[in-house]
Amino acid sequence: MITDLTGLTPELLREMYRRMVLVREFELRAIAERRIGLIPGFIHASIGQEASAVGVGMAMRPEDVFTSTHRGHGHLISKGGDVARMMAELAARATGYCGGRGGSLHIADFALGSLGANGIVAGGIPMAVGAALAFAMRGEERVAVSFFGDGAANQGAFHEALNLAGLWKLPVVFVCENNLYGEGTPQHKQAPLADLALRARSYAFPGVIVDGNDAPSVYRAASEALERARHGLGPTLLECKTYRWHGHYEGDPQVYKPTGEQQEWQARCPIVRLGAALVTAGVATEADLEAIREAVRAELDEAVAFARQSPQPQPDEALMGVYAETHGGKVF
Ligand SMILES: Cc1ncc(C[n+]2csc(CCOP(=O)(O)OP(=O)(O)O)c2C)c(N)n1
Ligand SMILES: [Mg+2]
Repeated sequence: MITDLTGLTPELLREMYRRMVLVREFELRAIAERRIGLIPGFIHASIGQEASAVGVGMAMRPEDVFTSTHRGHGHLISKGGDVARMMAELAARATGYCGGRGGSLHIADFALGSLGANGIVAGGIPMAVGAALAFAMRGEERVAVSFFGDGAANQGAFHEALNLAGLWKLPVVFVCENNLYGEGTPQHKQAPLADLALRARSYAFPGVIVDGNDAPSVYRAASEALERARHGLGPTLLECKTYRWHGHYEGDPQVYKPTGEQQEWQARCPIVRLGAALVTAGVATEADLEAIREAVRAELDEAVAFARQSPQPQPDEALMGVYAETHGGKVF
């Protein structure tokens, strides 16, 4: 498949490649560190889906915000997330993005516009619509992006959120990363249509299908959707067709994947594809790409060392950031 680089500068393309490698290597490293005990809890890897996260993340402006999912490392890295603070968060350390309280599924960074990963499938979609409503009411030229999966597109929250966003023409971009599975259920067994972008028609805004393994295509489609939203033309549903190479979670035996399917998608690796296109177009040499990969690995060595050296959160701070009232009436 030919990758069209039209409209993207050499600097942007090299940074796009670097961020995709950073997403892939961050997750591989987190998986390895979890096996040897640094990281507790689950990891949902997005390996194979890097182009959809990075294509959209790099098209956003710094002031734009996004909501993410349980498979959200790539979303945060794509908008400039600090991998040392991310690794520390996964390792439940006090220096992590959320003081070690959130972990992979609840990582957030308001400064970067990350309104949070979310353990509730489709939970981020209405939140992004709420943020977009705030931008519209304040007359701000900002856009809210919501990343979610094909499974989430069958939740009530998806339809309710898209309905209001369409009715009020809110500045929001819905990014459906259709990786063909919701846990172990193939997409064709959970929805009566293969192209989820068609659902946008019911809510009177455009639905766009893009090759989710081709970062420049995702970037161009996302840029167009973001500009429409920014200029008062309302939402877009962007469906990125992609595939996850790992299980739903690390340890998932993946018995539900038909023979050969994974190999077919791995042949369309988004990172290999972009790298080859950069070399063919003379935007980078093989040696440049290797230097990028080396620098990423060194950055991750530092991130892991930072997480290892960081302290655990203090037990007496366990209730910090918990907003609830006790029976005694004390508010934390
Ligand atoms: C409301 C809700 N229902 C069910 C779950 C359990 N669950 C976690 S991830 C997942 C599948 C989500 O599939 P999809 O939206 O396609 O995202 P993907 O995992 O493929 O990235 C399910 C059912 C949940 N976390 N929240
Ligand atoms: Mg899915």
